Amino acid sequence: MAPDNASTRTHYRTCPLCEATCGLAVEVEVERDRVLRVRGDAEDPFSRGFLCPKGANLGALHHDPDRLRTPLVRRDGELVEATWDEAFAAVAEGFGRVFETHGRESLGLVLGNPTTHHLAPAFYMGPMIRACGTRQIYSASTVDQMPAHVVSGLVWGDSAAFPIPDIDRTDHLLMLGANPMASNGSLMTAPDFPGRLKDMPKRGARLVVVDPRRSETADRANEHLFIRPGTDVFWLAAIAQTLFAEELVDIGRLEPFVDGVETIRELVSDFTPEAVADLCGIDAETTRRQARDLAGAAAAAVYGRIGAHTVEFGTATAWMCAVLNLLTGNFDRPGGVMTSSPLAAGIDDGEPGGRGYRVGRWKSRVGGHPEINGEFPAASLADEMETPGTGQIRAALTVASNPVRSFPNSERLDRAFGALDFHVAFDIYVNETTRHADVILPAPSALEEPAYELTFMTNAIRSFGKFDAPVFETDGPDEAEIFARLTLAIAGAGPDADPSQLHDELIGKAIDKLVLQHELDREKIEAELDGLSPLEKQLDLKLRGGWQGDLFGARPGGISLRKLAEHPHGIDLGPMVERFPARLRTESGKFDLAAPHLVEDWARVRARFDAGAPEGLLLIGRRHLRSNNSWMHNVPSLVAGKSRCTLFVHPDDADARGLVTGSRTEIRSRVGALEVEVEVTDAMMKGVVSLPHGWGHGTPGSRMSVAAANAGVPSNVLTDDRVIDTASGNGVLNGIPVEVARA
Ligand SMILES: Nc1nc2c(c(=O)[nH]1)N[C@H]1C(S)=C(S)[C@@H](COP(=O)(O)OP(=O)(O)OC[C@H]3O[C@@H](n4cnc5c(=O)[nH]c(N)nc54)[C@H](O)[C@@H]3O)O[C@H]1N2
Ligand SMILES: Nc1nc2c(c(=O)[nH]1)N[C@H]1C(S)=C(S)[C@@H](COP(=O)(O)OP(=O)(O)OC[C@H]3O[C@@H](n4cnc5c(=O)[nH]c(N)nc54)[C@H](O)[C@@H]3O)O[C@H]1N2
Ligand code: SF4
Ligand SMILES: [Mo]
Repeated sequence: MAPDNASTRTHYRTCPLCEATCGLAVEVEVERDRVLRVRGDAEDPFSRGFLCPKGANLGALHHDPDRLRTPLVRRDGELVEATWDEAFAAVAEGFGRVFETHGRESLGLVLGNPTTHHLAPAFYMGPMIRACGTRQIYSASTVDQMPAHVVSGLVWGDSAAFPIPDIDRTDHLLMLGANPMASNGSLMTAPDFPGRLKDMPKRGARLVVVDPRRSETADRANEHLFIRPGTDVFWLAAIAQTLFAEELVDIGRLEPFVDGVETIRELVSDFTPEAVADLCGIDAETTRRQARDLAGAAAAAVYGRIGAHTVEFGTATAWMCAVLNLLTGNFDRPGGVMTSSPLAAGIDDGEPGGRGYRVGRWKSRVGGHPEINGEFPAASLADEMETPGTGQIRAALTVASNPVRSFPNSERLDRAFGALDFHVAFDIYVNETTRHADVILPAPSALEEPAYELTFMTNAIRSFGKFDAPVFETDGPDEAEIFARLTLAIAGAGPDADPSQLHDELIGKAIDKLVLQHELDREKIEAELDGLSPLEKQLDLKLRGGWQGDLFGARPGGISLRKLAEHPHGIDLGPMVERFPARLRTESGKFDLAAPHLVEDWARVRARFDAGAPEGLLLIGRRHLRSNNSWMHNVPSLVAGKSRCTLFVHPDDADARGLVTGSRTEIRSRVGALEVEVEVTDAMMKGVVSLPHGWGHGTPGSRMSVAAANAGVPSNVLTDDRVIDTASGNGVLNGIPVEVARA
């Protein structure tokens, strides 16, 4: 915070809206507690002044009159304002009633994307999940990155250590199913992607984008290849086949630590560039050239995201990306893919090896889906809510999630949420999902909370840390207190249980750990933490115990909350560094390139390969810089102008159906149908149509006036909850068979 003049003050913050974590300068009018302006923080060494229109509208979001500030409790069928004490009493009573009759397994927990951008959930989510005592746990991860967790977990033993493309130093970036010009990057925290992209040609680096749409990123690439949705796995297998056939495999430094190369050679042996050409829509010569370019680059990275993960073979695709990075010696090499070293984590530089990673420790009740990371597939949530019997979901806790817009076959989920016995939502709006709730606990605005990007610094291309104090005070309890009270109420400790019970327990455990690990003095630690809030204490303990931490004086000059507070623009400790083989946590202490779970899953890939290309149109999604999943359509300046919720159609497909730009069409899938406006564009691959997700507002009972006036249609009415990537439980959101006809 810097004093500007008597009437305004500038706070330096990290934008909580996407994974890019841009530094913001938030100018506040002191007298009226209003945000005047949000700019990029030019002195932030990581984001270098970059921001996008969403970050610039953080003030509008904070001041949005529809954003909830008071708890709502359902009385006589109507959601009405209540005090916090009344709301927690309703929570304790409601859950108590359902647990008594149906047991704790009848509680479904649904965790949404914004939880990953907040500090409190990083500490309180675990205890809350344990208090729930249910295995019915669902999150946005199974409509997103679960395949990457499975591959990281099985191949190098750490499901949270993602391979991050080192875009500032790479010579060759092969990008599949990602559009960072709109999304600003995912599983790659690299603020100012446009600026970093601009720097690539200056050092002779090349970008190749593989995408069924010529996206905003493809537009700026050296080369763009159209690919049939859902077929990346075959194409990547053909690249691997070429590397083997042309003797281009060169694992390099990590060679002694890689098991399973021969199995991979056999698996891909008949996936030749010719054999996959029709299936993928990419000719054999192009594929061979791509394989040679990849192998020939001084340092290259293969990177796949949403379009590579939320498909039928999402895990196999993520696996093939890892295979190519390893086979070309680009795994854990500067300019290749590397793992991050977040300041708040301990780094074990000892011997490779560990406990490994397991999936399927238990199975879901209805579909028999294996748990993955302790979760069941989002696509199976409706099954578990609608299928009667012991363990049927009768109550739900949704935390920053809008499954009725974000999960596959959303119409079915809408009905299922409407039929629950009890539902508590922790959210900022009454929207398509929370309108069904019996209690809504309003989350404080992001500007009312302290911030440190614990989650996304684990995917960052640099080791960076920044702590922001709240800009505004909240009228109600802070987020840590809400989580603590909620946890205690669910645990059965009653609505009035003192939240400091839980705070003290968590802080005590964190201190115990530090004392034990580093032989530190407990009294000294407690004295130094004095005066901090419970949340700040837990963060400080994490930072000071991290690999760059000051260990409460034992490592002078190290990182602490106090030190971060002295650097309001953040502290940058450099790019990613080599961490393997020490970071290997498989039981063997090696890369298990042919992990059995992945090899077994190859049978599905094989079956589709043998069956050949299916006929008909396929639907994919689309992100826009001014949207954020399903919840940022209530900010007027972000939805101004012409509707973005249109169906992109290739000119030939449009002609064949008598469609022109502006005409309306009916689009139909196995599970649902929608009517939507058409935009004819040669940016689409022939045979592929694209509709953005997260729209479809104005549902009766929701209270988002701006969004209602810019409603759009909900694309997940069309996505099919019966088709999943079984190896990870991930939903399939791209490559949906559809029929399109003039409305
Ligand atoms: N068809 C299709 N579907 C998709 C995708 C796709 O590409 N295509 N993408 C998928 C992906 S990657 C994801 S991550 C999921 C996201 O799925 P979800 O996480 O379920 O949904 P979001 O749309 O992010 O909704 C976030 C919810 O949190 C609330 N919220 C916003 N800010 C806060 C806050 O500060 N605190 C609290 N407590 N609540 C808040 C919002 O009001 C909203 O209800 O959607 C998935 N769905
Ligand atoms: N502005 C904005 N930013 C966001 C979000 C947002 O909603 N809006 N959401 C945030 C979230 S939760 C996430 S997870 C990230 C996602 O970040 P990204 O992964 O970059 O997501 P998208 O922009 O959806 O890009 C996916 C691309 O995959 C392409 N695609 C679809 N199917 C296939 C396929 O089968 N193969 C290939 N090769 N490509 C395919 C699509 O055409 C699209 O261009 O973005 C985050 N940032
Ligand atoms: S790119 Fe935009 S939304 Fe993402 S962190 Fe930066 S300002 Fe926020
Ligand atoms: Mo996501």
